[in-house]
Amino acid sequence: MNSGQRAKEHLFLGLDSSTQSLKACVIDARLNVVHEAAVNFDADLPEFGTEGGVHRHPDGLTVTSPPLMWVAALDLLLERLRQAGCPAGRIAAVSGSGQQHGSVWLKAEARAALRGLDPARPLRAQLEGVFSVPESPVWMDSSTGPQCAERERALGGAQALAELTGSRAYERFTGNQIAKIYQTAPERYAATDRIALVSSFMASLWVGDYAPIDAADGSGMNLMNLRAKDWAPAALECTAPELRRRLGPIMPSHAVVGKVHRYYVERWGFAGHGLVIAFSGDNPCSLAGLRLLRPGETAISLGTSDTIFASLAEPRPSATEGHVFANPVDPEGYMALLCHKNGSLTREHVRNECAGGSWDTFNALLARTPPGNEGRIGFYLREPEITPPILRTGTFRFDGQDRPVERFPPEADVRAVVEGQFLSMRLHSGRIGLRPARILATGGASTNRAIVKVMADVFGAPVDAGEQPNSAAVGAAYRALHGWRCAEQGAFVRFEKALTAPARVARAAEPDRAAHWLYSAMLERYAALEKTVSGG
Ligand code: 5FX
Repeated sequence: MNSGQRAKEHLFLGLDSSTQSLKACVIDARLNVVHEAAVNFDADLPEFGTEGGVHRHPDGLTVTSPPLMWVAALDLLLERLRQAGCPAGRIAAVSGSGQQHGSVWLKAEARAALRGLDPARPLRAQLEGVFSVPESPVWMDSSTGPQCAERERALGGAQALAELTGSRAYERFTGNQIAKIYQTAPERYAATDRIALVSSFMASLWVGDYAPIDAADGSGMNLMNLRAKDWAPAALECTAPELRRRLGPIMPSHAVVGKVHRYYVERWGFAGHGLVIAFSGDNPCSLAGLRLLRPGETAISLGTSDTIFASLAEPRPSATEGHVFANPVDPEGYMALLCHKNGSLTREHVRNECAGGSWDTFNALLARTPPGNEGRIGFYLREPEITPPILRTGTFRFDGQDRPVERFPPEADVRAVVEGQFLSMRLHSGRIGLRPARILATGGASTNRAIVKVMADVFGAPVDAGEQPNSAAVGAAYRALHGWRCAEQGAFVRFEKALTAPARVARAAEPDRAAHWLYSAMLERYAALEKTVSGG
């Protein structure tokens, strides 16, 4: 058999350790998903007492998950994969995705326990005692306000920190979480030998040793120099002592971090030569899963909150909006991520108020009004917004002369909410350097053609739609294939060369030039009115 034929026999495993579940997606070399399995933390591991995979603490700010639950979930997942008939022996490489920002704190004993994993006993029994912090802070935690303020002060302010690390200080970002644990539980910090991210911890379970943090997930810590893709000494120093040693090295996301440990070979039937490719964050893995490869290729996910993310050539980190991360499939590239809190729930609220709860009526109303809404602009804030930060809630309407008005006709409200959301995305993503060249719409509202048409016109870019359920797990599997190809060639192979089968998406909307011109002209007014609304 030649190497091409052999490659056809190979399978690649992607894991997704998200907030609520651990999922597996196995693909073949033609990118077909051939096996899937999932473990739901609340339902399948009720003894950990999580709700939605987390523990919410009485202070209303602290949110954690027990890392031992993630360990227990891995054996259960592998059992389910076996039951699904997955031939583990054909898996040539494994990679993974982890919820970003969460940290796993390991005592010195952890390393020996990982190295010596015994195939005769479940992982959980062997790793029970290795955590110096038994509850891992996760991305939903917002308890580190004081540490964010301190670290930003120490590093020259929000813009300086954004320029250094890609983001201003965010409460969920790991550096601020580490500062909090060092300050409030110094004995736990002292007992810690390694601080891993959720992603690198899950990779550690596979290699049976500490696995490095990859550059893409490392960008979500407020600790890494975004351009050098190495720890930023000043950021380490103002966080906690001897932190570099505890964090270990940073590696490119396509790097081989080891071979599958014999635990998986003897207990689960994996091949001893199976490679483990660096695990990364869920948003970077989704970028890979959606195959947004060239700068400007953008995904807009219309979900509970609206998220926009894209590949980026020239990062322009900002103190007021969004994040810039290292790109998970291009060691020279970057990615941008922005999250808008007022997404589907806000659109649904306007649909309920103006269209009797019907999307058909909503779309008919949208069709009845011209692009640009005759100059009307509205801000619909059901929840405090994070991009840009606006604490007040309510509806704020302005006429074509920027005068506040009490009401719009229902059809104007419908158009104003949709246009306003996309104008906001365009304004704020533009400020961190994002210029969409092609958009992939995902999430619930992406099937709504009328909404997607406004998206195309506002951004002046064609919009494709195509559901990619589990894009993070699929992206992890693609990255396993990519890292394996790079290792096989002994040199970096471009991601698109490693992924030979075409992506399955369909064109949903083309931009209209005149409408786009109109929206471009509106953008300045929108920005000024947004300032008024935010009180800035
Ligand atoms: C990104 O910055 C986030 O905090 C979330 O999208 C988490 O990664 C969800 F897991």
